[in-house]
Amino acid sequence: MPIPPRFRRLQAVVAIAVLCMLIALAGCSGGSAPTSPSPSTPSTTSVSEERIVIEDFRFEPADLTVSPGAKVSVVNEDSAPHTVTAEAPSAFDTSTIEGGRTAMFTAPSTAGAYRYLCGIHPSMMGTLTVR
Ligand SMILES: [Cu+2]
Repeated sequence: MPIPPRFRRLQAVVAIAVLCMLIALAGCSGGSAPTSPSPSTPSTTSVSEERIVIEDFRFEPADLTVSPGAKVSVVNEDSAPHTVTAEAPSAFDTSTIEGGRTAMFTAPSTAGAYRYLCGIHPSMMGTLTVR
């Protein structure tokens, strides 16, 4: 006995229905994906990495606020040597940073505004605020 055409049509309808469900499911799971993006990894690391870039005989940023005892790296992008030297004696000093080199200093542990300059080019000035 041959399969009645009505039954074959039913099969096709069922197949289409299953396909639609699969597509709906896929769409559903695709829609739920953005609910789990990755903001769980905040860009702020607990150990703050502070940075001053020296470019064209300027500190960038010249005024920087850091937490007490923060490690501050100083990137000299000039070809000339520079320093980051606190005006307050022995607050901090990178000593000479040759062109293209990076140095690091530790911010004072006492809160305050520390003016600094380049020991080689005293017209280069900035302020490191610790708080
Ligand atoms: Cu300099």
